[in-house]
Amino acid sequence: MASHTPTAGRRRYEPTLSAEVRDALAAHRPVVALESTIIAHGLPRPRNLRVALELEELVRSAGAVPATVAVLDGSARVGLTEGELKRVADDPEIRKLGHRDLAPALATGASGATTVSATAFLAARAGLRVFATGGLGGVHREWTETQDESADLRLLARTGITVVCAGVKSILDVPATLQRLETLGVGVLGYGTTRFPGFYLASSGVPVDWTVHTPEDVAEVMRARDALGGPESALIVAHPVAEADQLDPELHDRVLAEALEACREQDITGQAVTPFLLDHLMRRTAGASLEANLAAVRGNVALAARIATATAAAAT
Ligand code: PSU
Ligand code: MN
Repeated sequence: MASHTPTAGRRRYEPTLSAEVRDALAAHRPVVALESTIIAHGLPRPRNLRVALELEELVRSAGAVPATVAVLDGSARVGLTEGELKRVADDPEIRKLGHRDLAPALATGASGATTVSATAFLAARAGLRVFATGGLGGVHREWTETQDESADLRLLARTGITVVCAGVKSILDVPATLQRLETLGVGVLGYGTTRFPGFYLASSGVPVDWTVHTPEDVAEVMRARDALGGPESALIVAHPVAEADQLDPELHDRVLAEALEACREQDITGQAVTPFLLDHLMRRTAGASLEANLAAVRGNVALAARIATATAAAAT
């Protein structure tokens, strides 16, 4: 580590773009960033790899280029090959990297899947404008005891990227999370809804201040933000899962209460909390929460591709 020759053996820490992503950006073609924590830590193996490939295919069939983000052997990557996606999906030891973990991961040559905070940061650095995920992290229900608030929120407060999501994970305190987003100055648009979505559920019941209806509406809000300038912050496009695909609300509430109790009893803390709760819900709903989660993610990825396309068209 302590070499005194200024450049010898220095590694490059800037994000490396895949050739496909680099070409698309240079030609102002639409690109959609995808995160990898949902693949490595949010979905069960081996289905996670099939989902990762399916999400990339959804972006392509909408005429955009997918850019899944991860860290491989100390290199921050924007755009993965199929073999690289497989590494992220298959490795049970792969780490979960938030934004603060990026520098130590790069400096030590580690590999890891990126959360919303790390993905949004790297994607924005690479010049991407649109990012799709399932549900954002946020303020946990036990906040007064644990002070657990996802690093996603603070990172989104200072990163200029549009994030399409099904709201925040319903394992969280949704009203408190929305309040934090307001305090932090993060924009929130309901897509075709006047209620903030509830991740597994179409609605969390909490109203949103602004509603848009088309990808072009979102592109226009992005254009207005660019024209206004000012501090960079994220724009959240809150896109609900279709009611037909949501988890039964009664089942959701019952199993979630159980999951939160199990988390307390087993003393799960830190980065492990979110994967533990998602896994608990999946097992106790016999996979129904997984199907709702996947339906939400698919919808978000397809919408993100349309928004990226509308944005690219508006820029030319
Ligand atoms: N959306 C999903 N499944 C997930 C996640 C999002 O449908 O697993 C991940 C995202 O990577 C998000 C992370 O950033 O969960 C939040 O983790 P934490 O609460 O530890 O910050
Ligand atoms: Mn946390």
